[in-house]
Order: sequence, then structure tokens, then C-alpha cells
Amino acid sequence: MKPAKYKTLLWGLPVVVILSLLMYGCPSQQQLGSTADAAQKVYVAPGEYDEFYGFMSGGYSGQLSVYGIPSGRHLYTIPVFSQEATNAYGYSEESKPMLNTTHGFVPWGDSHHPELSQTDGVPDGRWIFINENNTPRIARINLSTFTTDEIIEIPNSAGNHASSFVTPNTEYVSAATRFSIPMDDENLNNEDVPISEYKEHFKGTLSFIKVNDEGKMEVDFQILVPGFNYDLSHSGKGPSDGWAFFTSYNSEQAHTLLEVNASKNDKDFIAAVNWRKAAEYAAAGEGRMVKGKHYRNYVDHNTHTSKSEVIEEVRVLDPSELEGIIYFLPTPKSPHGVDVDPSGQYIVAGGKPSTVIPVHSFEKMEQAIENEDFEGEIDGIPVLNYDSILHGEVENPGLGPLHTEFDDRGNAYTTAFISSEIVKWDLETTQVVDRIATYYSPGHLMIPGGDSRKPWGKYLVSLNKITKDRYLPTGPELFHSAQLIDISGEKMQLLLDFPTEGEPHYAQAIPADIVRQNQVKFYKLEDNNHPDAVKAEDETRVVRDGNEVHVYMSTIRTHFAPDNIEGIKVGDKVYFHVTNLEQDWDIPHGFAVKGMNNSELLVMPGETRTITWEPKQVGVIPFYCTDFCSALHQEMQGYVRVSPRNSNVEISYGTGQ
Ligand code: RUQ
Ligand code: CUA
Repeated sequence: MKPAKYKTLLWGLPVVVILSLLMYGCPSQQQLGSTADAAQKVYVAPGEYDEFYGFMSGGYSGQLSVYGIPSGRHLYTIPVFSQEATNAYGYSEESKPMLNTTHGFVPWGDSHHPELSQTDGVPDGRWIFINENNTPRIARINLSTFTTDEIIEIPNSAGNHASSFVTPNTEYVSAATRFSIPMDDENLNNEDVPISEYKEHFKGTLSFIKVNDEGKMEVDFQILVPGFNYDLSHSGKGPSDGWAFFTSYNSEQAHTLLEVNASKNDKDFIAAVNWRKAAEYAAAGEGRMVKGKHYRNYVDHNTHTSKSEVIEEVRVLDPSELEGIIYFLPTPKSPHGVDVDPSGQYIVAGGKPSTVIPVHSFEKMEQAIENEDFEGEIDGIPVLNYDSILHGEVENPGLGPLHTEFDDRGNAYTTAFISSEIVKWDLETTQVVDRIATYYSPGHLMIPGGDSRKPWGKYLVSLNKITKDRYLPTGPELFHSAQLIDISGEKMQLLLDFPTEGEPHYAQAIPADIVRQNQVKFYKLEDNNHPDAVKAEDETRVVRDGNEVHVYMSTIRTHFAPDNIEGIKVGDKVYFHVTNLEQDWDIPHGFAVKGMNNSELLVMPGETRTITWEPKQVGVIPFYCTDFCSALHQEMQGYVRVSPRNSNVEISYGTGQ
């Protein structure tokens, strides 16, 4: 309400109304008050920074997007599993190996669950991991450069969904088969069997990927498990450090029409894995090595170039032979998320069609294991008694509970997909204490540090699956909608809606300072050991080698060297090795060639990037810088002369001649 209007209103009203207005405020003013209040809480003034970095998975975009929290501003998208034409990720010769797999070059991925590296159970801002569902892989992203440093393929696995959750000191990241696959003793990935023989042949694996101090990933061991679907995971912490928990569904072992056939059992399981014990077995050479060909792709920082290596075998542990590495915790109704509270005492599951949220107690679980309080056994894995391990059930938790995160004050927050709400409940009493509507159908939710030992419990982001009417419509396809909720008080308060790219499943956030202080601003030219780098313009050259032509090119404001090239012929394969000689923050140069069947390059200062071009037509072809780098950016251009296949035009080149 505008002050002028308010004044007229005041003069025209009887004293009694004025008094009551002064006492209670008018309804619209109250609303304005809370909207202004919400706006202020998310307002980040021009030139100021957000309090948190938020990392949201891209889902079917395959990437990881970076948002400022609380503003909801989209800061950057990190290319991970999908080619990205903007900066030639997956197109340039240096980055193509990152997308190598045993299925060949895979240009796309489905990225679900980012997880920050942790030290002592607290996100430390060194790296963020993210899984790829479709062609099972895990990526590690370096947060000093916001670039993907490594991608490892997970063998003997399909639908890598229960990934990539870290142990409290980033000893391991987890992975698991969502889709069980045929396996026999000889060959874990034995593919040719009738689907109807699912129960006989299909099995799952839970994988533990070891991470060393430099971040290098290695599949340390896999645990063979019954042919269920393994859905999500989280590591223990505090008292439960050394354990990891995986949800499973389809304990019915259906292979068709799962919506009916995998919803029959009253309870499925959480698999509790004593990873520390399993790791000891693995280190002692227990289990067996089996075929498990997989790629590990990594960036060689010396040359800024990625490389692939192939690993042929993997260690597999069989729980029917190695006692004490895994137990099944019965859990109602096809559980999806599994979340461990900051104290490490409670294990919370989200059973999609369940009417309660079961909360297991780690202490009781340990007791039950010690007392051998088992209700049965599946493939050598003891099944604990539900009643013996239960801390409590949250009643009336909303319909379709999926995921839970925690604040630093003993509260849990669970998304209810079907009833479109977030339900806040007390961990000790399991009583619901608050609920807030979300728009619409939240999947994951995220509290900064909310799955760690130390939640920075101020905000909650609800990652909603359905957007419908929240923004101006953009045709049939809409960005997903995230909502920022203030959880600092007793009652949750909705602050902001913001659109997100792809389909964010899980997300992570960390106080900005932890990451900001490590930022690389540009690459040092003197440290660039790329074999095709040029360190100065007088090193630029064009060299023919049969029908391959290598152009060693430099960029600096505001020209290419060389910018005139002749002697290229139809049928040649031209490699443009472009080095950006700039040594200043935020001065990339771009490089694009007319008609190139490839992407552009965007070369960071001090970096060398290579793109290939196979000219198919005779002519003089322009190239130019795509990034507006100075007032003379439009002058930053050049020509390549392409002659017929049989011409005898010699290679020549130059700038300014
Ligand atoms: S999963 S909500 Cu990967 Cu829950 Cu999407
Ligand atoms: Cu360089 Cu524009």
C-alpha cells in the first residue's frame, strides 16, 4: 500500500477503525509486510555476493548448475556428463576423453546427486562429486576451477542412482545398481539370458569408490547383493561412521510392470553396509577379482588435457562368505531416500507409498546385530527385526514422503511428493511440528550442510518436479521450480521461487567463503605444458603433415596470430591449437569457423584448446572471436583460404602482412 493512499484512508475513517488498524494492521498491509520481509531476506544488492554457493544437479541435462543462495541467481553451469558447445567441453580434443566409456564416446548423461567432499563429516569445499545414472559413472569436480577433473565408470552396474554420497572423510563415494542385471560366477555382466529368468540370474552390486588425497578415484570393491533395485544411499557419521545405508525396492524381484509387481511387499529393505569392515576384507585380498572393464578419465593438469585409462578387473565381496559386512533393515513400502541425521544416530527412510516415515536407531541396530536378533536371511544377508531397530514412526507425514534433510536444532524436514508439502518434525519425539505447501511436488530438498554433521540450518531449498503456473509459460517445456524457504524460526516461511535448469534432483550448498578463497582466476602461461601450446606470437605457425594441418595459433586483445592462412585443401583435417596469451581474470577469447561441424572454442587465459575442422568446400572462410573481449572485439577475425583437393597452393600464414 502506498503511503499517500494510506493517508487519505486515515482521514476518511472513524476513530474506532483507525484505532483497530493501529492495533492489528490492515490485512493487505500485513501481507505487504511479509512480502517485503521475504524480499529483503533474499535481496543481494548489486555488487554484493550471495551467502552460499548452491550446486544443483542438472538431471537429464547431465550437468551441474551453480546458484547463489539466497538470491536464486544462476551463476554458472559446470559441464560434466554432456557435451557443452559454449566452451567446447566434449568437443575439444583436450576434453573429449572425459566422455569415453566402455560403450564408446557417450555425449550425454543423467546427473542426479551432487555431494561435496567432507572432512570430519563437514563439507570442505575441495570437490563436488556427482553420479551419472544412465551409463554408470561418477564425476569429481574441482571447486577451485569449477571444472570436471575426473570421471570413473562403474562396472557391473546399471542405473547408478544410489550415488555419489561420501563417507565423512571422503574415504569413499558410493554407487549401486538401480537395475539389477544378469550375473554369473564367471562373468558378472553376463548379458544373454531370458528376462523371465530374472530371479535366477539377476543380481545387484553396491560399489565403494576409494578417493585418495589428490582426489583420484578407484573402484576398491563391490558387494554382491540380491537382485533388487538399489535406490539411494547415505553414509553414517559420528557413532555410525564406518557404515553406509542403501535403500532397495523391488524385493519382489519383478521384471515387468513394476508399478504393480514391485509394490506387493509390505516392507523392502535398507541395506546397512559396514564399509570399514568390507574395506579391511578387500585390503586383505578377500573376495575375488572378476571381469569388470571400466574407464577412468582424468585431467592431466600439466597439459590441461584429459586422458583415459582402462581398468579390466574389479574386486567383488560375497556377503554369504564374508560375515558382518551387510545387514537388511526391513523398511516399509519401496523406500526411496535414506538420510542419516547430524548426530549419526537416526536413519530415516522415505517410503513412497508409505503412510509413516520410519526412523531406525543406529544404536538399536547395533544391539540387534550383537544379539543376532534376526527375522531371516536373504542370500546370506541377515534380516534384522523391524521392531527391534525402530526409533519411531512419524505419523501423518504427508503423502509420498521421499527425502529428508536436517537442521542444526534437532529437526528433520521431509518432502511429500503427492501432497506437495514439506513436513518438519522433531527427531527425538518424531512429532510433526510444522508443514508448508510447496509448488508443486517436491522431490529432493536441500539445507546447506543438511546431510552432514554440521547443517548451516538457515535456508531450505525445495526442488520441485512440477512447475505449471509458477512463471510465465514457455510452451510445453518448463524449467523446474525451486523454492527457497526460511527455516530459521519456528515456522517455515516461503521466500522465493526460482527456475532451475534440467531437472535438479539433489543439491548441495556451502558457505561461499569456503569455496571463494580457493578460486583460480586464470591459468599461468608459464605452467602450460600442453605440447601444442605457443607461449608467444613468434611461436605461432602452420604445419602440414600429409593431409593433416596443425595451426598453432595465439589470441590476445585483439587479434589472432596467424589471421590469414592459405594452403588448406578440401579433404584436409585441420587442427586449430589455440592458446590464449592473456594473463588476466575474465578475458577468454572465442574461436569459431564458418560451417565447422563442431563447436566453438572458448579459451581461458593461459590455456590451450584444440578443435578440428574438415573443410568440405572451396572458398575463403572467415573465423572470428566469439567472446566480446574488448572495444575492438569485432576486429578480432581472420580468413582461411581453402583450395581444391589437388591444388598446389603452399601453406602460408601471417598476421599484419
Ligand atoms: S532422486 S527426486 Cu535421483 Cu529422489 Cu530425483
Ligand atoms: Cu577476443 Cu573477442
